[in-house]
Amino acid sequence: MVEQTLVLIKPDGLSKSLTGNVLTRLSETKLEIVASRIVEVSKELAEQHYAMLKDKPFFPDLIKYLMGGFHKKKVMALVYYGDDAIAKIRKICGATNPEEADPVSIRGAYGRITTKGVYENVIHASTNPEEAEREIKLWFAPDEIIMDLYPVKTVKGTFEKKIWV
Ligand code: IDP
Ligand code: MG
Repeated sequence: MVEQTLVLIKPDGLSKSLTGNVLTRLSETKLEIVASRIVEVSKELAEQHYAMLKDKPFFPDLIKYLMGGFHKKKVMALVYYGDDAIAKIRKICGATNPEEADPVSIRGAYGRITTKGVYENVIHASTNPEEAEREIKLWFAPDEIIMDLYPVKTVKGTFEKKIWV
């Protein structure tokens, strides 16, 4: 089935200059990148992204981690598109716990658990189509993706936005 999935290279991945390595690993899937951006993650975005984990004891540190509080304040967000995109990407990412992840997976090769117990696992990838839709819509506006992955509408109005001078 043709699917789309959200990938985030988390702040530890960017701080450790792993972007190229991670993208190379993901290119093994032969999926297509249809959107990408570098994002400075606000508290609101981090909390919305991980909303389903808000009752977990590790939630505050997880939010700090995604916002770059332990590293550089940036995340690379991408949308991958193609056959079985969700499962293919998840497989290369490896298990959530980097110490348990297959050593040749991205998380197994590059992740760690800090002495404080934070899982620095380098990458996020959506787990199912519903999660992918919610997450892609959270991280990308329709104009930032080269195809309309979900229904869109055009709104007219005066919006404030930055332009080059
Ligand atoms: P996933 O990233 O493999 O989908 P989720 O269960 O959705 O795993 O958890 C989201 C993120 O929360 C993980 O990638 C990891 O950064 C963090 N996390 C999950 N479980 C733990 C834990 O037990 N301790 C610390 N951090 C965790
Ligand atoms: Mg998850």
